[in-house]
Amino acid sequence: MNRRSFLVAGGAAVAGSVLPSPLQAAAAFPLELGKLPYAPEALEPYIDAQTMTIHHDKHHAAYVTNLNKALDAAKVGGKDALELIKDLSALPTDSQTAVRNNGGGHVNHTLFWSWMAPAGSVAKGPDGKLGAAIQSTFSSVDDFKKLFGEAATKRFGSGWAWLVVKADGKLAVTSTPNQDNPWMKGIVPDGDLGTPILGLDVWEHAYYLKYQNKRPDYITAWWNVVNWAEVAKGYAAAAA
Ligand code: MN3
Repeated sequence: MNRRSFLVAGGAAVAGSVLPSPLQAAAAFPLELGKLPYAPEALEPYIDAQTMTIHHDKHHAAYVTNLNKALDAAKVGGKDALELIKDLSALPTDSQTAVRNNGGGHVNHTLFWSWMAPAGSVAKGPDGKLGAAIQSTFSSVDDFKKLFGEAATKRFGSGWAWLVVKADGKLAVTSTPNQDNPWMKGIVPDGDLGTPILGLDVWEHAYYLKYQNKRPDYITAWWNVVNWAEVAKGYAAAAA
């Protein structure tokens, strides 16, 4: 089973999935909230247990609940949630906002949990083909982190910063508001479309208990728990 199937609201995962993942969850409609891939305290001291618990058990859970309601109302329960958010215009008009917000929320958080791991359990930085691509695109890993950190810091209000593989296979740093993501055609600018291989949640619910208004401190700390092995897997699949 791969991550794609985690996002499928019933039915079989689509062949040629670009999102391999260790995550497993029920694929049947209604969608279920998957478990965190580690204990809520596993990311301390960088991300605290209370934040992780509320973020997963309350916020992510709410996106799943509300996505199920929206898919049910739109009579598309059983279709691939990721495919639906890639083309929201195919949905009934009165369902688009709910699927955009809650489908985005579900997809984004499912990936976000997998993009983190306990500090020390994985490589400290990108290596192999991913490391080489980051260096050739951004000059250095530090320059990449600076650019990504700026995108995360400057995102006004709630949203995400992303490292994406664009259609031409090149890497880029982008940012979206709310629960939008780089898959959402017609929502994000065409030039920002791509496959996200790393994302950072900069909603206040992701950091406020520990970092209060100091979003840059949260961003700096977060690099300690980035799961580079998982990012490399996403890169290998998306750039293939
Ligand atoms: Mn969040």
